[in-house]
Amino acid sequence: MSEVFDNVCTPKPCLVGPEAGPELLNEHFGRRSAVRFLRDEKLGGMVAQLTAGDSVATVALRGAQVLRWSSGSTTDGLLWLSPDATLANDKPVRGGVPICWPWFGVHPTDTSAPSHGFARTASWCVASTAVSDDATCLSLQLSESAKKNAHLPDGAHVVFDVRLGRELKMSLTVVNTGVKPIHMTEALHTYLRVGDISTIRIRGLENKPFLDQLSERAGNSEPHTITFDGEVDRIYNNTAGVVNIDDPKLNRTLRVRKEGSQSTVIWNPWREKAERLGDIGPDGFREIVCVEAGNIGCDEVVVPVGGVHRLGTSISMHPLCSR
Ligand code: TA6
Repeated sequence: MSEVFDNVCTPKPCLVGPEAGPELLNEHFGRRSAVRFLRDEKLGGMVAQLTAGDSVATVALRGAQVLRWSSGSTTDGLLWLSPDATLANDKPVRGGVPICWPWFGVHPTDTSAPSHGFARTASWCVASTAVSDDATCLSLQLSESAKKNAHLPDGAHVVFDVRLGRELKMSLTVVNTGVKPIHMTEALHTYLRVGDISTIRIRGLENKPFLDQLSERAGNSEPHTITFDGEVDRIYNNTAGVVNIDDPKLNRTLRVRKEGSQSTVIWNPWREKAERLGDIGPDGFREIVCVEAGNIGCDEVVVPVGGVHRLGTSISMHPLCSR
């Protein structure tokens, strides 16, 4: 997944801090039209714009969050992003691919800690960029200031890689440079854009047991594809396989492959929760399905001293599979 990047096992301080402006970032890391850094006026913050062939992705430096991804003629893009998305405050941005780390959901002991960890609102800095014939790559690492967060596991060096090519590949790598094991849960909380949640089918999790977050009880595994007629919030443990999302309205199948991930989360808030959340827009819930690669609950990861763990997900678009 980081075949383009330097060896992340040798943590190095960032050349340029997270507060750098577009000029300095483009001087050090810009790559002609393939990688450009700019202040996104609509979002109110610094982003990297990656281009590879007919694909374009926007990555916010705050939170190392992929926010937009378009490919070919997909006018609406492949990721869903809140109409209220902004980088101009310290709140998590809903949409794109938020990084949930070093815990998923509520903190195991500290009720005052933010949901889904602190990485998605932390400052990240650019470690490297690279362009090859078939991909444009960006590597970010948690900034030195963010590492002062009280919840940072001792000795954790954290790198997030984005590789834009025919598919969108993302990976979160944690290197343990400390003196004790790092225990963590995590997810790449991907918000996929769909034509209509009530018409999609999700294949790949049939007959897999899951935790139903709505009832907090073990749900019965289902022999059939997942379809939606209300809020769905499921954690499938011990699932490392491919998940396909068939979308008849947009006439496409999105494929999610995972690396270093034993948990898969499927979520749609449906209307009532979307209204409570307040940043999904009128009927926005119809265009969202979250298919998240993670390691959650019993799939917790322990990174030994000197060890490395990589969580990866890659998303690709295909003609609709109508079987
Ligand atoms: O991944 C599903 C989930 O855990 C849901 O329970 C819901 O809370 C969602 O994440 C969004 O969480 P957020 O903290 O981003 O509002």
